[in-house]
Amino acid sequence: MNKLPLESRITKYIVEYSAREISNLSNIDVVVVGAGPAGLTAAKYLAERGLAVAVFERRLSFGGGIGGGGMLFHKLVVSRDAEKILRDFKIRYEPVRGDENLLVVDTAEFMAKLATGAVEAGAKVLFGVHVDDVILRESPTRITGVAIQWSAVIMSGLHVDPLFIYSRAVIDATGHDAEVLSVASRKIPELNIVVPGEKSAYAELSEKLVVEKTGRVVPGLYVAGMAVAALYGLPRMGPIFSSMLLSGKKVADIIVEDLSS
Ligand code: 48F
Repeated sequence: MNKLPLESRITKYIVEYSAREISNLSNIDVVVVGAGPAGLTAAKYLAERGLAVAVFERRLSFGGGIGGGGMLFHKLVVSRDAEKILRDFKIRYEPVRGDENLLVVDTAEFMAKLATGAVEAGAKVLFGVHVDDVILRESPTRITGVAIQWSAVIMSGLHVDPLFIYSRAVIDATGHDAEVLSVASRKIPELNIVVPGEKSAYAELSEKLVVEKTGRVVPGLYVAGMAVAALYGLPRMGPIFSSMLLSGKKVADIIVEDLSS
């Protein structure tokens, strides 16, 4: 029987278990920045291939833009091109009668099952962690990880030095602002990364181009989801989520191949 008071044991176990895991994460295969649909999809397919994957999410919840549905209505649209991914995550969907290429999903189920899929595959998701920089190596120039800080510290405006996570690949899955690429663009001009931001809506074109342009930006740094639109100045597509899933799967496949060669 442990004689320490319960309050003391609560603190001790939380700090001990968290510290052990964070210490194991300090050098891993893939960092995914953002637990939205693209990041969670990538995390599942990467972890399933046996890679060590950490997802850093600055909020205290999964899902990114999923929860807001379309203008807060609790349904989203996915095209049949991503049906296999919905099945892999066991997400139920309804085909639209008379518009057979489109499927409708429930936001809560979509969010919950993407998260479950990533976590059960073995990805480690940490909430309240903001990625605010990358790690740079030269000769050859490459990105080899990220700097992380508690979101609460960022919000407080205090200057506190970050900790570092060294990794073989980093995915910017931060959505519309492409935050990791924007930092790299500002701080490492020699990478020639320019982030013009996304354009106005053209759903069909954007769905196609986001998937096409998903991939490696510079050695070690990859892009998926709406960050692709921000990076390449593509139009937005609104609440149709097929390209987020297909982009997450595509970036995972590319990284698996890159890391095995
Ligand atoms: O915004 P988000 O859902 O990006 P996504 O996966 O999907 C976009 C769609 O939701 C939707 C759309 C598609 O039709 O237009 O908007 O590309 O998820 C991005 C996640 O990244 C987190 C943010 O809180 C969100 O959950 N995030 C953003 N910047 C950082 C971050 C950062 N610097 N550090 C950690 N997390």
